[in-house]
Amino acid sequence: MAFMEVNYMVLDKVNYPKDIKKLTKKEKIELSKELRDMIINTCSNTGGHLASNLGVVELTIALFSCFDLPKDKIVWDVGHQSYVHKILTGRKDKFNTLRQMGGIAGFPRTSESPYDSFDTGHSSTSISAALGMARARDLLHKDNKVIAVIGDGALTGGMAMEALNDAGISKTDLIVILNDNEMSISKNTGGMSQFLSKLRTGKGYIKKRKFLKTFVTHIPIIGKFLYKVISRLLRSIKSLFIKNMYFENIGFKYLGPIDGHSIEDLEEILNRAKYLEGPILIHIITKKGNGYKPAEEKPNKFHSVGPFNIEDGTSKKEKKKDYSAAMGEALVKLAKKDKKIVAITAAMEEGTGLSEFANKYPNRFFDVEIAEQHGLTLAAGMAKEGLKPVVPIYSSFLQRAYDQVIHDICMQKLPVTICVDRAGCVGNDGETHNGLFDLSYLSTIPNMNIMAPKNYEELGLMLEFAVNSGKPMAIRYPRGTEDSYEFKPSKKIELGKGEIVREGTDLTIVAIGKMVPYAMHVADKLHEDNIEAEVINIRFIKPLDIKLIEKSLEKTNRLVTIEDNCISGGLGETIKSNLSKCYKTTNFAYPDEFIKHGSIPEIEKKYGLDIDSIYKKIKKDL
Ligand SMILES: Cc1ncc(C[n+]2csc(CCOP(=O)(O)OP(=O)(O)O)c2C)c(N)n1
Repeated sequence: MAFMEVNYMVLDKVNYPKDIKKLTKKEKIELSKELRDMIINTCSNTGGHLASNLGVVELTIALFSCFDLPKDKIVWDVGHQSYVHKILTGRKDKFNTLRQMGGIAGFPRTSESPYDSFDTGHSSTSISAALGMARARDLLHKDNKVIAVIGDGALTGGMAMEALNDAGISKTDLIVILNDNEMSISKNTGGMSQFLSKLRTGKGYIKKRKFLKTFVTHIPIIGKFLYKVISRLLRSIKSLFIKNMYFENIGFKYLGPIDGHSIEDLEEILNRAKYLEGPILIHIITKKGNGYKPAEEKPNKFHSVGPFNIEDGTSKKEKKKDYSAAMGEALVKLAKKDKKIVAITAAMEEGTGLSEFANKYPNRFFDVEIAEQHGLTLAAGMAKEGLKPVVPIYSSFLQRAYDQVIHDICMQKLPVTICVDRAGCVGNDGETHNGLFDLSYLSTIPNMNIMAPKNYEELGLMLEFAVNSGKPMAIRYPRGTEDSYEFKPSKKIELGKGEIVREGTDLTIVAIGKMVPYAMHVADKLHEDNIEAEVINIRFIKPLDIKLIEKSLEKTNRLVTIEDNCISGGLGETIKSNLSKCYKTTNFAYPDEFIKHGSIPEIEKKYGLDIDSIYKKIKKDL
C-alpha cells in the first residue's frame, strides 16, 4: 500500500502510547500531520470512516499523552473514529488491512488488542459502558481512569441520555468527552444540538482564547502566568452566561468548550480533569474531515466513504443505484399520490435513500437523530391517527427497537412499514453491522408481516402493497445493487403468497430476497447437468406460503432453502417447523456466529453462500 513506502519523521518512531509521552510539542504537531496522511492514504484504498477520524487526531494524541493505556480505559462511542487509536496502539503496520478480510476491524475490538477496552459499532453506548467500568473499578478497589468519547450525533441517542442521567448522580470518577462537530452523518438536528450550539457561543470564546494566547503569552516573564489567570477567569465568567447549564444541573462538572484541534489546550484540560472528582464532561469543538479539503467540504460524503482518488476526493468506483436508492425512488412516487405517507429516519437520511423524499416533502419527513426506538414509536403514534409511516432503518440498528416493534406497533396492529435496509451480510463494517438476525427476530412477533424482494421492481411493488395494507409490514433488502438475473415482470403481491419463478421436477429450492436470483443461477447450472430445480420466490417469511412449498415438494420430494439470514429461526427452520411431512433438506444460511468483516463476495464464499458453492453442495448432496 502506498503509505508503507512513505517515511514519516515522527510516526516511524511511535508504536505505542508510551512513545507519545516522550514527544515534544512540535513533534506532536508533526505527528498529527503524518497520522492524517496515513489515514487518508489508507482510506483512499480501503474505504472507511474518514471524516470522523480526521476530526479526532489531536484528541487521540492528547489522550494518549495524558493517560496511561491500557490501564486507563477509553471507550470510543460508535468506534468509527478509532483509526488513530489503532495506529498508535501497535497496529500501524497492519493499518493497510483495515476492514479487509483477516485484517484489522474498522471498529474497536477487544479481541484485537488489549488497548481496545470495549467493542462498539452501534451508537450511544459509550457512557453506559464507561460508567460500568468505573463502578467496577470502585468496587474492585482499582485506580484507573475511565473515559468515554462521544460525538454530538451519538449524544442524541436515548441510551446516552439514560447513561448521563445515571452517571450524573453517581459521584463516580468518570470523564465524558463530548466531541462536538455539529454533525451526525448529516447536520445534527434536535433540541440537544440547539443547546450545544448555545454552549458554542463558544466559537467566539475559542477565538478570544486563541487571540489571548498569542498576545499575552508573548509578554516577557509574566506572559504565561498571566495567560493562565485570564483564561481561568474567562472560563468562570462564561459559565455565568450559560443559564440552566444542563450538564451541570444533572451532576456533571462541565469543562469547555475547548478547541479540539489544539493538542496543547486539550492536554491542559485533560490534565486538569484527571485530578477532579466525580463525573466530568469536557466539551471539545472539532471539524469533521479536518485537514483534508474534500472531507471538510463534504463531511457527510466522507463520513463513510468507498475507495477514492486523493487529489480531488472523487470515488474510484462509479456509484450505481442500490437497494436504498430504489426504495427512496419508489417511496417518492407513492408519496406524490398519497399525502398520508410520511418518512422517518434515525439519522440516516442519505444512507437509507431518503434525500429526495426529504427535499420534496420536508413537512412529511422526520429525522429523529440516532433514536431508533423513538422513531418507531413515533411512527406508531402517527399510524394510530391515520398516517402511513414508512421507517427505513438498517437491520442491525433495528435490533435496538425490538420492543417498540412488539409493544407499540404489532400489539396494536398499527400500519407502520419498516424498510429493513442492509439486511444480510454488509461486508466491511463487520459483525456489529451485519443484518443477519432480522428474519428470525421479526418472525417471532405476532401480527408482523415480513417480505423480501428479489429485485428493485419487486421492492417497489412490495412498498406499494405495504403502505396500503393497513398492517404492520417489514420489507427487508440487502446492501448493494440488484443481481443481473433477468426475471419476467413480477406478479401482483398478495399477503402471504409466494411465486414459482422456475418450474422443475427434481428438487424444490425455496429462496428469499437477494437469494432468489442466486437460486436461479444455481438452477441454470443444475440444468446443464440435467437436474431440473423448481425455484420458489417465497416473498413472505410471514405469513409463510407453506401450501405452495408442499405442493412443489409432492412433485420433487427434495428441499433446498437459501437465505441471507442466520440459520436459527430463519427461513429454513421456519419452513421445517411448518411442513407436515419430513423431506430430505439442505439449508443454506449463515451459521450461529458473529460474522467478521471482509468483502461480501469473500464472506459469502467463506460460508458457502455464493452461487458456485451452493451449486456444488446441492450436486454433491444429490
Ligand atoms: C444505533 C445506531 N444507529 C445509527 C448508526 C449509524 N451511525 C454511525 S456514526 C453516526 C453519526 C455519529 O455522529 P457523531 O457521534 O457526532 O460522530 P462523528 O462521526 O460526527 O464524529 C451514525 C448515525 C449507528 N452506528 N448506530
